[in-house]
Amino acid sequence: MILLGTNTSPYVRKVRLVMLEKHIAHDYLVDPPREPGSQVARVNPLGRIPALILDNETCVFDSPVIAEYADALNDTPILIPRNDALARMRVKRWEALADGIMDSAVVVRTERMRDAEHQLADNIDRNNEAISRALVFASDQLGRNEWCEGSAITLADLALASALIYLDLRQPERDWRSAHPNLAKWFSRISERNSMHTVLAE
Ligand SMILES: N[C@@H](CCC(=O)N[C@@H](CS)C(=O)NCC(=O)O)C(=O)O
Repeated sequence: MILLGTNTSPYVRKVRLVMLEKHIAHDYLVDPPREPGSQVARVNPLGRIPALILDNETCVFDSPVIAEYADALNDTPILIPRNDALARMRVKRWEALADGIMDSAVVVRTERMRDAEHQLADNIDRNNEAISRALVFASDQLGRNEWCEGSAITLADLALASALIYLDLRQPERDWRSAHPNLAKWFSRISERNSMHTVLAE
């Protein structure tokens, strides 16, 4: 299978982490959707990445669907709890929280790319405030735990890590490590994993 993406997309990075953690063989093809010759719109009607093309040419999108599909391919490890409805909900909620941070950070970035006179300050503020609230929620939920959910790595950790990497990339002025030392500690521990080394080097 082939994963289409770019190295700056946080949604792609989340999916990459899932595939790497589960050792799912795939080709990763950098294919910015807006560049001439991109095959993204041909395979994903939404024209977005990540898009995962299966060997039978089925295209899987968007990132939560890819993550769920990939997780169902093997049990090593199980990243989305299978039988415990509450634990499963919490992992998916972590993913929604992390994706929401990414969504808001993308909005802020898009606004900031406009000429100063065309930037919507309200839109920037509203989305930055949402990110701040989401980080408080994440910090409270994590507490002193080693993992976001349960006693092992899950999709929750990979999604949150992707969101934080994206904040470091696009909002380096946001000092989330000082504001939330427990997130900082958790992040530096998870950053030691091979999967994280791989995506951080991309
Ligand atoms: N909810 C989608 C969001 C995907 C998304 O918006 N990806 C961006 C890149 S970060 C994209 O492909 N945008 C289209 C473009 O750049 O033209 C997901 O989780 O996969």
